[in-house]
This record gives sequence, C-alpha cells and structure tokens, in this order.
Amino acid sequence: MSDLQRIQVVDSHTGGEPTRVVLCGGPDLGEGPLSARAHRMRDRWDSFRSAVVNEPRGSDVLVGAVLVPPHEPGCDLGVIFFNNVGTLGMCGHGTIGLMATLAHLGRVRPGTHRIDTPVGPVSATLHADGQVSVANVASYRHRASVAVSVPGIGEVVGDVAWGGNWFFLVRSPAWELTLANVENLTDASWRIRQAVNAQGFPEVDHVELFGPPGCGGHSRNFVLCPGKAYDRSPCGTGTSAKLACLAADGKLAEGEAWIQEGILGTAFRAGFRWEDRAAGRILPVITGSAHVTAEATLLLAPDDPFRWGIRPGADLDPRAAGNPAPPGGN
Ligand code: PYC
Repeated sequence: MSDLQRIQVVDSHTGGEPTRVVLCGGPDLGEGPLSARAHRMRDRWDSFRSAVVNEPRGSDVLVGAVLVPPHEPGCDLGVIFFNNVGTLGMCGHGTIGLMATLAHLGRVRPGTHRIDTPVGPVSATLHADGQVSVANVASYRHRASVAVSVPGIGEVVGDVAWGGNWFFLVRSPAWELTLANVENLTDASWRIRQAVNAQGFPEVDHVELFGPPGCGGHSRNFVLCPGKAYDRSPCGTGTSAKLACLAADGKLAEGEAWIQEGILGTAFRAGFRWEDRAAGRILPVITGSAHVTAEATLLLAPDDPFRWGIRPGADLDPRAAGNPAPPGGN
C-alpha cells in the first residue's frame, strides 16, 4: 500500500473536452522559462504524462495540466498542458477548465489571473457567473492558401496559422461536420496533416476543418489534435488561429464578436484586438465555461504493468505482464 504513488487530480470538461489538473504528486520540473520546463517534461517525465492521461487511468482525448511556479514576472501561476502524445504550447479549453477547477477549490476568485505557459503568459478572467475569458498569446497567419494534394481527397487549400499551437485551417473543400461523420473527418484530417507536413510545414500538428454552424454560431469546426483525438470543444487555440485568418482577410473587425462552434455544437465567444496590424498579429480573447466532473487520486502501483499508462512504443514486457502461468506450464 505504501509503495503506491499517488497523484491528486481534478477533472473537468469545457464544452465536452476534458481537462485533468494535477494538484499534487507531479514531477519537479525545476526552474527557468516554462518552454525549458516543458522540454524537460518531454525528456525526463514522459512516463508521468502517460500515466496521468493515457489508458487505463485516462483516454486519448484527455488533456492534462501540471501546475508549476511561474517564471515570467507578474504571473500568478504557471501551467504545462499535455496530451496523449506530448506537451502542448497552450490550451484554451484547458485554461478554462483550469480556472473552473481552481474556482471549485476556492483557490481563485472572480477577477483576472496571469498564467505563464511554455509559449508565453496568458490572462484568464473568471467572471462572476463562472464563465472564463482567456486572453491568449499573440496569434497570426503564417501562410495563406497553401494547396496540398491529399490521397483519396484531392486538392485541399488552407492556411497555416499560430494560435498557441500550429494549425492548418482548411478553406476548401467544406465538410459535413456531424458526430456521425467523425470517423471520416478524423481519417481525412490525419491525411491532410501528413500532406501538409510533407510540403514543408512539419510544425503543423493540429488540423481544423470548417462547415456551416448548426447552433446559431458563425462557423462550426472539427479539430484533430496531435495524438489523433478530436477536440470535443471548439478549441481555444484553434479559434485564436481562425481569428488571425479572419482578421488577415478583413472578414472580422477588431472588437467584433465571433461565435465558434465545435463538433458537438458547444461554442466559444471570441474576439480580438490588433497587437501589430502591419505584421498581422492579433490578441485573441476566447470565452467559455467548464464544469468540474471529478476529484480523484490516481494510484500507480509498482507491480502494475500499466503503471505508466498504455503508450505506443512502450509495449508490455511479457515478463512484467503478471499473467497467470498457463496450465501445464506451456
Ligand atoms: O482548446 O486550445 C485548445 C485545445 C488544444 C488542444 C485541445 N484543446
């Protein structure tokens, strides 16, 4: 019993997309800029990441958040987000989930809180009604109208943009964005990502498809994340990248509201102001809400063959499987 490693977490979901905040039992990631600490987490603590978010304690769709002391002056806390395959630069739905979690624990009160992340500080404002507005890192379009030839689909045209993570935002063709079509959308997005990467944009790890809104918003999206799970929410960083493209095309003005629906129909309200109009850099703000779903202690037993989660490339050593010996010794 005493050999059990314990990790205390609170789970939430933001528009359907889950976040697991690690409160206690996380690794010591040292000091310095959060980009360096995220690097350290990838290098030295990948098993911790996998134990928290991968099966059997989690699932491919879960995004984890480990709290760390901030590095940037003026920040109240630091956070490193991670998913089923690695760390994330920023996470919009995760920041909303983090604030809902801290509010649930009585650790934050309504007001604005500055949060350090591996891609720079962001601000999160907890409103009296529980909604959270995230003032994200500066976002911009890197390349417009990139055409790629995708096996089984044909020509796909999209924009490469930064919103705290790198996105390929597909302009054409349009897609039927329904839950019933998720398997096709996942398959298409994965092939699009491979084609975009092969064309010299290896940094693009999220693919965002668009279709007509169904719940009163301006647009609906489907976002495929780096580990092949789709975002159940409208994706905060993806919405930031979308705003940067809309702003660059003159389709959305500073201060104008944009309602971005995700594949489930849940929505983020978004808007921006220019940071540097000539350079096409905007400062997006994304508003949404989250619900806490669990307070839990994850247990990692030393003799558990999946102590560090089920992860590709770390297949089970048959000697560690602990399977009962076959009858007759065969
Ligand atoms: O909300 O920014 C986001 C996000 C990134 C990956 C999953 N959600």
